Amino acid sequence: MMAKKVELKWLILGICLTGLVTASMYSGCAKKPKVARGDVAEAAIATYVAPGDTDEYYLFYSGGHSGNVYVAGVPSMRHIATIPVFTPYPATGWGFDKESKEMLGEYTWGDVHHPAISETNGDYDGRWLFVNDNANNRVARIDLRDFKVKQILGPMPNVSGNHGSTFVTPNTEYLLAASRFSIPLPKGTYAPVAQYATQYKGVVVGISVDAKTGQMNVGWQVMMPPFDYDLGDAGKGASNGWAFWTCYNSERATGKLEVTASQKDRDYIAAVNWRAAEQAVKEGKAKTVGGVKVIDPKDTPGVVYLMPCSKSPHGVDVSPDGKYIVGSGKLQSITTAFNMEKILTAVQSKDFTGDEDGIPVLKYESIRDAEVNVGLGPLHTQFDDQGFAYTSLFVESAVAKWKLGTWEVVDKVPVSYNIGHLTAAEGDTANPKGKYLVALNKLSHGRHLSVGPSQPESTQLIDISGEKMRLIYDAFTEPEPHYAQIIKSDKLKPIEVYSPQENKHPQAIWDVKNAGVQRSGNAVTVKMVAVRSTFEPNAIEVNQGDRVTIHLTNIEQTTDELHGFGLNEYNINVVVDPGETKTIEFTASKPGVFPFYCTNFCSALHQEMQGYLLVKPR
Ligand code: K7E
Ligand code: CUA
Repeated sequence: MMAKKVELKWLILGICLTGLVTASMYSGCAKKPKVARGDVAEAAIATYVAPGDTDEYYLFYSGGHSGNVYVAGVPSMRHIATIPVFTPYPATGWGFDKESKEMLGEYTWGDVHHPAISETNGDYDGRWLFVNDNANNRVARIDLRDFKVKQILGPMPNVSGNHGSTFVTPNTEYLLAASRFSIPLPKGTYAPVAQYATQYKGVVVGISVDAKTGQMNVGWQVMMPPFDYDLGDAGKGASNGWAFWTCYNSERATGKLEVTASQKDRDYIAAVNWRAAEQAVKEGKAKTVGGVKVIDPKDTPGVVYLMPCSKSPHGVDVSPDGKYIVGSGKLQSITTAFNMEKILTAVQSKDFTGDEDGIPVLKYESIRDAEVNVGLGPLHTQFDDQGFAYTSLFVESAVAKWKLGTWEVVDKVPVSYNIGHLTAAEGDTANPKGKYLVALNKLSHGRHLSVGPSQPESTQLIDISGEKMRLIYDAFTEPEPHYAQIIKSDKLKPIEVYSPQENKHPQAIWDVKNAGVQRSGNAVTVKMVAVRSTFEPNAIEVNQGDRVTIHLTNIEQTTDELHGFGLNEYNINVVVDPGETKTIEFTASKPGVFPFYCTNFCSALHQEMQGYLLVKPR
């Protein structure tokens, strides 16, 4: 009943107003989904992980503009870890040692939207987790053996607003990325906004990933018309070799986009044949722009096609078998399922209705299988192991469950409030697990104790094992959750300590006998050992103005025996895991005596783990 009312109201608004998405944030949702009293005990049992037990799945969710990635367990939804990525994080010393400082460069924040676990044959292999930075056009690789960032690539040339990222191809050949904001290219070029339609360009990118090391490099780019590229997904199975990105603003509008970019009834999904792109670069068909090989589709037919889709689309998701490409338009109440076979036939028979800057536009009616009436404000779709799809409905604050092939909507469950992404267990792989779905909501509207005006976002755990979806748990999340992925816990095999073989730091030492201070001119190098419950050396004498480098090794080989190194009034705090070495660099600019101490509790004599930096005045 309620759903009907809301639907009608929003349908009218959707037609009359263009500020719909913003408006919906502030009104409309009077329902407050609750677990029925009688079902509380059942829900509690379904989510309870007893003391000593661990969760069945890991949930990795993006922390948006916090620049972090957060890890929780499913079904308990307990927060397990914070992985700092683009933002310094003193709790783990991230951004304080030389190695991580170099990775962060000049930036102290990022905007993480889409985590992507590496894949082998279309399934999560648990090796790496990639994430994007929408703000500074970077991508990062987290090693899932130690949950630490090992590489930050970027800012990438020509990419402006790295939102449509990161999506991995089925064997992690590439990480896919796209520009959200078109600009004149290469970066540094000036053109007035009045020339947007012709002088501004977008790009889509294939970032190559080394199969052994995970090392990322910008592979190729494809120059695109000045639309705003939003979200993507890699093809698999029937669509392997292809990548898809939605784009809004096919109007090439500027100014007040909520009005100007909502004029046309349809926008596009760009279908990029990444194998053809790779081949074109090999054949020397790319030009170098901004130091990168860039393909212009107008000179290289067969690389990109445009698929018309519902107005102002957001998510595009490929079904587990790769047959269906599901695209949702935020301003319509339907989700379109495109058929890969039909797309390929249309490409072959040149079933085009026109072009955009030389890129053929496929005929909508020829390539779509169905328009599924999911509900209002459809954004993202996930899949289970029974042939069902789950679409998040932003405006309706609900999740719709529908059947691939019959296109029938079979269930709907309300969530609180304004759901963005949703994630099902391995729900974007070739073999989804079903069972659990997590709704990542944008607001929580009084579903927790108040902490003032800024209320945390909420995630909600939904049991999808039965015919009907069941809301079973409310959890709260750090801001700002976008996408997340859920992986079976036994696919990860994290290490417990860094063994001497594992520790590749060139200045690592394993014996206190090798610790000491060396001077060369005004450069002071310290090899320091941290071990329960002392630093060796524990007094370092330097002259004011000296450049000090400390290579700190924690020689413990016991799980969870971490040590920290906090230096008073020098803004330094580094944490070393068992067997880990980190380098600390600073100039001893302030004279006097400065205590340093262990910041990470390590033993009964943790408090005694301290020393002095003695800086002689000049
Ligand atoms: Cu929908 Cu950046 Cu994936 Cu947020 S995006 S919700
Ligand atoms: Cu070492 Cu506390």
